[in-house]
Amino acid sequence: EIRIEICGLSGSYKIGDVNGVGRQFDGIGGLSGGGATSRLLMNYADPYRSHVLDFLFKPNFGASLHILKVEIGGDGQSTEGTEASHMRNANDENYTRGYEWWLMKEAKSRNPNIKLVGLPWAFPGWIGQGTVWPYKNREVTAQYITKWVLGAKSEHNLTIDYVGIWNERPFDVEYIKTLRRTLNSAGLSHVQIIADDGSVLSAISNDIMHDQELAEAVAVIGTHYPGTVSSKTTKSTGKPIWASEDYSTFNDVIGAGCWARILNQNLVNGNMTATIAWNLITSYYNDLPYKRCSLMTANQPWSGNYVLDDPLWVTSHTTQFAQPGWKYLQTVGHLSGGGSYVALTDQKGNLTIIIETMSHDQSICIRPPLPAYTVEDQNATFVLEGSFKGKVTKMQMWFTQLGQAGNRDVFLNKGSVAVDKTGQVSIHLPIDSVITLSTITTAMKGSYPTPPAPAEFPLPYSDSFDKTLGFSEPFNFADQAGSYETFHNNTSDDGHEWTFRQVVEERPVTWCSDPNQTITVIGNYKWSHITVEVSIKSESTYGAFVAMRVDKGGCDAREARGVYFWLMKNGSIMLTSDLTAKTMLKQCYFYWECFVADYSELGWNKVKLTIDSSNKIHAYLNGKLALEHTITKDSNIPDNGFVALGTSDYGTAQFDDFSVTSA
Ligand code: 147
Repeated sequence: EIRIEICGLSGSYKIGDVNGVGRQFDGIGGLSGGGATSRLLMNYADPYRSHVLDFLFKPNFGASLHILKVEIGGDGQSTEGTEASHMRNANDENYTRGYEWWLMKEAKSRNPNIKLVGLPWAFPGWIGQGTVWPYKNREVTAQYITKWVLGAKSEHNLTIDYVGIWNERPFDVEYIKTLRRTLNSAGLSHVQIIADDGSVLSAISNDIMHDQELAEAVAVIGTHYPGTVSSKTTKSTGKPIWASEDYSTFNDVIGAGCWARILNQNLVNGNMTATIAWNLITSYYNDLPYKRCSLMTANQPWSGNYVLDDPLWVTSHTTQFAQPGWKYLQTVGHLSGGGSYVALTDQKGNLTIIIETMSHDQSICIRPPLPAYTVEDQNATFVLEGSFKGKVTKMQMWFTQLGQAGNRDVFLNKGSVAVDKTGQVSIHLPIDSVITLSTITTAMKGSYPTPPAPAEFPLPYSDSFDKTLGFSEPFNFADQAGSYETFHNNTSDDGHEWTFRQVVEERPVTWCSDPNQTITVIGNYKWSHITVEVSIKSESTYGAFVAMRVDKGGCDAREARGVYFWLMKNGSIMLTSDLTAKTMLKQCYFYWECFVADYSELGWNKVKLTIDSSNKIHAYLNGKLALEHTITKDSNIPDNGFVALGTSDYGTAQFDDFSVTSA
């Protein structure tokens, strides 16, 4: 027998409960929202849609998430778009809008134990009572949030476990107390409050230390992008600490490295017992901000293609081997050659050890900056003590190789490794690897047949909005300001029974600086020479537009350039190269300047906008050429972009018989 001497660095680490266990593990989660990150997911056809949901939520299959956090929609822009509010005015209550209800139900049906969290970004305008401050009338806001929780139960039988205050915006101590009282009065004392979903400095921790009522109101301290650390004050509150939003990194191998490192080190360095990824899934167009900063990718409902990115399988290393309610052991820490290990137990004999050896450059997250450190190839011996010694005789080993090493293995079952009589288990830890050692034997790397190949957004494309999908939104439109819904007119004499309608009538209490116009985008960002046709009817809005080559969405939507064709109620029609209509390309007043014959300011108008191969813009109104303009080099008009519909202000307008063809 040849014994190969283990060379190089080697460390020994005690794993046990000799001095009791540590903090309770609260779970690993994904965030849908903040905002509109799941917009395209419900448009997938089965079985692909259900496959994707299985990879996210089904226990012992994929990410097998413990926590689903969703946005409480406020009709305002919250990163990838707007999400629908359940109360558009003080008397409005509707719990069928948007897709978060659906997503929560899909998650719960796969994992009844999944914890649900709700948090607002924007609020509908009326909440501000003339301001853009949600704490103007605290009772009103607390009722608004409480009704969302009650609606979840009454309409969907969903039990919400946690709610937050205002994402990454100032908190208000008095409001948190009001929210606590309001929830309690509604019979929701089991719903816990997370605060403040803001900076690591956690002013909230300081307040909690000096205010007993606040301390009782706040169950969990939620910090964002903590860089794996939490403050002394936060730790001294004795409250559970969560990285209630983290990650937000492109989901390639480095993103996976980031996720692996923070999942362990948020606990090791910062005592954080839950980490939630922004975002759950890229189901938003690639040309919106933060492309693919998600656990996996599914943003092509038209093709059915989806991608199981590495962060998904990094998640499995924790989620399939420990459940909320398990305890972290106190014996966690850093490895002598760099990297970290955590250990968890269900206190019924099960033991899970998760090890990561992410090198600096292969695990950089979007934020905060990562201080320099080194990691070496090393060996580790874990010495089981306390209740595990002699009881745990073998452990399942699961392995992922990240970094730049060729032929990467992702979430591979390496079979079982023996724990020797003295309670020791020794393994080799390559750089940039994630290793789980566990007594749990139910883990699985789920799989389905390969999904369809990716494809460009279909062209030609059309929608007359006649079929409802069971969702308030039709296929593929991604609202960037305002909210757009499929709408049913009671009278259908004019051929517009079912339409697409902008429904927000007041600028929201914004999270971004939403434009004063509303806009919804669709299509292939590469589109350059196309024709868009649509019927438009302005209702309470002052005007409406159709646009192409729209180059921006998200929080920058107000800076969107493109080619916009507007119909205004004062009889003016215009072509502009920006959403805010600052740069006029052409304008005319119907009554004396335009060579169009008919324009119904209050009724339906057929509109056609085209940019031909010689970069000539033609805008038609009710079949007749209304405006034309030739794009020149100095026009500062984007070469390509989304197609869009919109309104000149927060008012209602309807759209119908929409089509896009190549010019
Ligand atoms: C977060 C938001 O909460 C998310 O909705 C999403 O926009 C996400 C994208 O990375 O970012 O907000 C932050 C934006 C900037 C910082 C931190 C959080 N920052 O610069 O530290």
